[in-house]
Amino acid sequence: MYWNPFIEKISEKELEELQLRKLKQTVEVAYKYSPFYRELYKREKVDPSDIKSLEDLEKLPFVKKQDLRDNYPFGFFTVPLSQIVRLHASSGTTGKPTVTGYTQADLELWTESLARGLFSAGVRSDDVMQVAYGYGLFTGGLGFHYAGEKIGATIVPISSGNTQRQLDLMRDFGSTVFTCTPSYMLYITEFAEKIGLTIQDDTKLRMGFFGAEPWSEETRRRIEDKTGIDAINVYGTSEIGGPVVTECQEKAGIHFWGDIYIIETINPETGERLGEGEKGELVVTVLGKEGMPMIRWRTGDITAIIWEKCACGRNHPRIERIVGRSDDMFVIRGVNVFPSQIEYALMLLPEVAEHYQIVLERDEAGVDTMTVQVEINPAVKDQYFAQGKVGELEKRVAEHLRNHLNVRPKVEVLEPESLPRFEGKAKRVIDKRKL
Ligand code: DLL
Repeated sequence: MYWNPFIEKISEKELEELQLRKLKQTVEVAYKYSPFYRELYKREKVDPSDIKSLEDLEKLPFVKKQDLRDNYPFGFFTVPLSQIVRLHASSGTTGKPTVTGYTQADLELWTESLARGLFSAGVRSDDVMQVAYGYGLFTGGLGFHYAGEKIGATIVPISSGNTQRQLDLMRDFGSTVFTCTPSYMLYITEFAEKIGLTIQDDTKLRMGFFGAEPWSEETRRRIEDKTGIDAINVYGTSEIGGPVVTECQEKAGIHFWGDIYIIETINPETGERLGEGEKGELVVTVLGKEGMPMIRWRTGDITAIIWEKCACGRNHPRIERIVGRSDDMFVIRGVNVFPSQIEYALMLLPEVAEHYQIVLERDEAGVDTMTVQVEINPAVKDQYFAQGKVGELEKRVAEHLRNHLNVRPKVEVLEPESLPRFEGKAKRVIDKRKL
């Protein structure tokens, strides 16, 4: 079943023709109405008339987070404020927030994109969708709200937090679809167990859309095992609209609708374009975005593109699960490590729970050290803590991580509930080197 059969089943050739037409238009409009793009293209000596084929996209320069910051708050908009109907902002960790402005048509484009994704994963009008992403300047809450409504699902706009109430309403309203960050889902599941509920037996939940932060395949498996629901990956960034793309029922990569987005991956250091299956930084061009054109936007996220047709029959490119942001990667004793690799390796061990934290420090000699703190699985707590065998387990976890990462971290296995829990995006890395 397709939400928009004509577009979702479009042939590769027709899709390319459509992309080229929309790309030309997008670049022309940006050049005409945006002082930022006009100056950038003049400086780089490129002109909208240079775009004659899809390959010519490569001639255009990238747009980066700093460009948005330099134009804070509204310098990036190409329409007068009277045509902007919504603002969102992404807080980020450093510097000013990045602001995004939407025209009515931009909101419709965003909603169409996510509605297609939700439908492809199985959301229908008889679903009750509890939206536990934050509502507000963050795009998560309102993005799911309108996309779910468009499908005709019954929306429960609860926002994030108040976990007891989340569970009460999940039961009372018979919610079938849940949306929040994967770390919040883990917390909700833990909370439910503590008050004697299980999501599988005591609720009607059958599916969840988890994203806004990196999470691993092993965490998906744990969420699915503990709750009995289908855990679907959803991706997006505020600059390209918000949560915009998801996996379909196959759970084999995130579909990027080709009539709305052109995606590329590049080597983050050289900017060189990469081929299919090669991991690099995702670059997104949004076709027909009015309020704030995004042409060759460097997302900072590391993934690979899959061009092969999906088993679901849709002819649009997919991306693999995001490994992390290039700026989240750290180097320990010469080895590159993404937090998500640590998460993946930890989740393979049944003795540890899903709650972990990575502490980076620099010792007096200037050498960086990494400590992985992880909670013990409550089911085996006594076996290790009561019998003084935690040290043994820590050694085993450290050795296991060394096998996966090629570098041996220090490991601390902690009592249950000793690490922070999160209602939104988790903060897993404590970098004391930057304090
Ligand atoms: O997080 C939009 C969103 C909301 C996506 C709800 C999914 C669900 P920002 O706050 O601008 O927007 O943060 C965007 O979050 O560049 C990635 O680094 C990260 N991210 C988002 N989805 C995923 C995912 C929203 N599925 C930044 N896997 C992005 C890994 C993700 N990282």
